[in-house]
Amino acid sequence: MPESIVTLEDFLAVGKQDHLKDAHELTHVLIQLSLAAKVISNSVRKASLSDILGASGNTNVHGEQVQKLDEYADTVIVEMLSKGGSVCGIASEESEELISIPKHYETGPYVICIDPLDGSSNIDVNISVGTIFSIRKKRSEGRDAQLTDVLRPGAEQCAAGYVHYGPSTMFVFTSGSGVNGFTLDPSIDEFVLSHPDLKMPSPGTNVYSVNEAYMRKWTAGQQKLVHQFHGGQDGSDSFSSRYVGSMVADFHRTILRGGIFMYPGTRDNPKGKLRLLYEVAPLGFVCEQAGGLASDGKQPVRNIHPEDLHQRIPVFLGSPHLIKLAEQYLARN
Ligand code: AHM
Ligand code: MG
Repeated sequence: MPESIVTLEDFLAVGKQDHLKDAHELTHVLIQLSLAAKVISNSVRKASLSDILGASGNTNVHGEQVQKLDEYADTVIVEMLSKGGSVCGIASEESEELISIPKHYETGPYVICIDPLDGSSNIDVNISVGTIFSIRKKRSEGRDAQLTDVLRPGAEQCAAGYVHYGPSTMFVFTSGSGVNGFTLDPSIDEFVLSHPDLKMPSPGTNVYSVNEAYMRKWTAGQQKLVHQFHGGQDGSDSFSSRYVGSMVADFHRTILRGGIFMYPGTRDNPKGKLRLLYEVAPLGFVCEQAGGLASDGKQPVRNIHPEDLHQRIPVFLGSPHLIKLAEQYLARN
């Protein structure tokens, strides 16, 4: 392999991130996640050719229809992490309770929160989907992770990231010292460093990303914020709008180009849709490490103390000046 190519395994082994040098088990978790990502990527790529598209017939803890690929991705990640020996518990969007590691496997110090296949309602129409992960260190005594190990603020994450199954598959993560992105090279089946030390451009593009169909249900502050993005009466400051409806894809564009991604609450449902532990906190960590801000509209999401595994929270991710603008509008109205 040419020397100029840096695979994810090289990157983690060489310990380019100093604080990871001694954290063998953390690097092991990241490798296990990247292996799971390759397996899921293969299935996503040929989904239309196999019998894996469509609903599984089950509903999840959120009352949402589960897609066959949701279940498959969940199984792949949970099995990969369970047998890896570095993990002591897993919280998944697909499981109501914290998942314990079977007794015949070793456990390790890390507890993982995952959204195995985010945006899966898009899969049948061949639109990008993603996997989101968040890694914390266990604080309790004993072999198995306890709920108290998971219900910790995002500020305590050791590492977090996502896999973007788009035109190419990317593995993007932070372990607290910047963000690095790796693109899956199908010819060698390796994630190769393609986006070293990824930083959100400043000021970045004027793009806002939100499901505007909910506008009539928003608070006045949220409505006025988006009116501001539509441009003043003289047409100044107008923005473009982009909304895939797959958070990983919308977020990936936001950290590469700048702009703002929002999933606000509504008057009837102030907490919105997205889940704190395995969607908002991890992408918030990545966002801040890339130079952006991550807010619930009032405060940084990293400071929020989760109360339950599947807690929802409004979210604003992106360029610092736009997140501050959103907070100002929401505070006034
Ligand atoms: P999911 O975890 O059930 O896939 O739901 C999360 C997805 C996000 O990817 C996306 O940002 C959001 O739901 C879109 O929701 P909506 O269709 O309400 O705009
Ligand atoms: Mg999701």
